[in-house]
Amino acid sequence: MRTRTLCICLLLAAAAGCDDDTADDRDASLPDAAADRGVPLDLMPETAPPIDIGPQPDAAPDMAPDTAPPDAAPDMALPPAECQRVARGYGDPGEVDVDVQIVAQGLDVPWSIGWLPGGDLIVTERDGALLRIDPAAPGDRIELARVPVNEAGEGGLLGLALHPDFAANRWIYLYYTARGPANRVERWTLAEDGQSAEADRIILDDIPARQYHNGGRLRFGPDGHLYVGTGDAGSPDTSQDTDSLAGKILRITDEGAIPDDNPLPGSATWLYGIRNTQGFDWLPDGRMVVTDHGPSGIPTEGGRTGHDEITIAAPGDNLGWPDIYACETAPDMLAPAMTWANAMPPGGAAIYTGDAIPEWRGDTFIGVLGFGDDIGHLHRIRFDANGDVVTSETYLRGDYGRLRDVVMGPDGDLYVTSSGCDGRGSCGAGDVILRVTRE
Ligand SMILES: [Ca+2]
Repeated sequence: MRTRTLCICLLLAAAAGCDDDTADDRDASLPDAAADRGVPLDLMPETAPPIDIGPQPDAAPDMAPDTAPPDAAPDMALPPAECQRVARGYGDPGEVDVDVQIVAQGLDVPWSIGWLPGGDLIVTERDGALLRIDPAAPGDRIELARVPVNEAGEGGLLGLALHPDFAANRWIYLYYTARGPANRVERWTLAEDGQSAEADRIILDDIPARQYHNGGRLRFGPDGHLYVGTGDAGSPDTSQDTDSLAGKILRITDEGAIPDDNPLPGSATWLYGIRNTQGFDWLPDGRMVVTDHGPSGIPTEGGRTGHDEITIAAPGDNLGWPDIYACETAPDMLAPAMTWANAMPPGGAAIYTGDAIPEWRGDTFIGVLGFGDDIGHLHRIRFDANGDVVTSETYLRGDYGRLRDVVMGPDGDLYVTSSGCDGRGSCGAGDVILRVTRE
């Protein structure tokens, strides 16, 4: 029987430090006696030692049997999916036997990855390195640029997205924490020879930044616009302020303008009420699957803990932070489709569109960071046509520690990055990029 080490972030006196990349691992039912003695956010150490409370049963949520993926587009007017709360653990081990290949190693927090035409990887490392790696010769990496980041806490060089017309314009969009601090989306250009990149222009600036909750995910959507995931930067109320760039998923043009058809006229806000998202993707019907980190037990978060979440959202939805969390509801606020009482801190997210594993098609995969090397895993969720969860299972659990980005590759395989060198896991010989396919 395997023993799982649950990190319990107890906010003991001044030693508070929750992994704030994450929700607290403490079960929500535990008393919050220590929470009142928490320390100001900026003083919190990044990590606290995990406390072994012994083997814990992994109770899978009560779920309907696995069903085939939806073959008809769901009605956007359907009521929100029923929120499933997993009281303990994360889910059953995955049913599919997978083969995992390391395609790059020796990396330092590869936060986001993409592909250049021709198949080379382009990678952000949180300390500011923008790398080009040939998966066939992963030792021959090229540092395309060194971005002048303010790497502190969870900040640094984070998201990366290539312009949909990259082959013609060579534009690379980067999300990074600049001095100030402030988070920024900046456009860079890959040189003609592909050996370097240089800054072109700032696309979006002054996104609130702090040691924690910097968001950072960038993705171009099916509509060609740029979506930017941000965090509340330690000020939860900003998530409900639709004029603030904090705690949102923002939608802007490739030049940084606000599209005319955004849900709130004149606002970049696409979704709000978010605490700290690092992962989202689109379902075939246009709704967005969004991950968010639950609270850490600190006083400014009401001492609440755990309950990382995944939500299926439509444009303009309010995901509720900080007014509601877990499966709580309130008028005009959207509860998640699934939430876990034990911290399951989500990194990137991608919907599987490959052919190698047909059982996975249409399912959402989340890189789980985990506080301690045994919680990190690749999480699979299948939603039915109504958005209710029908399958929730774990892969690679404990195999590679903390997992961060999850992206579909141009070859139709799923790629995942590890994040053991971010100060909250085991760095060892450095972080890796993994290809996940059928065994
Ligand atoms: Ca929420």
